Amino acid sequence: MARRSSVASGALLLLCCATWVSATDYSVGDSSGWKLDFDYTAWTSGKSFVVGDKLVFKYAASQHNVEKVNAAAYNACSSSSPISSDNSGQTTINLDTSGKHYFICGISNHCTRGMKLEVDVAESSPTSPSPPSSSTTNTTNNNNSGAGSLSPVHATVAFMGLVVLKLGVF
Ligand code: CU1
Repeated sequence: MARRSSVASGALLLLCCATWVSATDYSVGDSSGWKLDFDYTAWTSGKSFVVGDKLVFKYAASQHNVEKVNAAAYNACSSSSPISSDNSGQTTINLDTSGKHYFICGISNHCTRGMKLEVDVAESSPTSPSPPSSSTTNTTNNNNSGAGSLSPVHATVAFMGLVVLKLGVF
């Protein structure tokens, strides 16, 4: 019984690790979530989003929503024709294309009160030591999907997973 659950948790750890390597899930606003009077521009500064990452908006479903909009609607805080909209209370956005992505809350005046988020998504490039430039780089290494580029943290988690698996076996 205990042995079986150890094996399961070890396998789970490994699975989690594999997911972390390929993409990052960003909880929008971190512990604050998606709410009024928060500076989401400040929240994005210092973060670099790449294709494959996810944004997770957490909010009170009765109070807010998440609308994906174009640049014009973002700038004008217009929710008249969003590209997509969700008010489930937890909205996960897959950043599956590069370029700018815009999100607002379409409720009342919430957008003008700070509930607007712009993220600039870069092409996925696992091992790029040079800082991103505004010009287009021609280092498209799509064949290299991150295999062999484990960060120390990921490697540690993978190792822990293996240890748990082993403990479960013996
Ligand atoms: Cu809102």
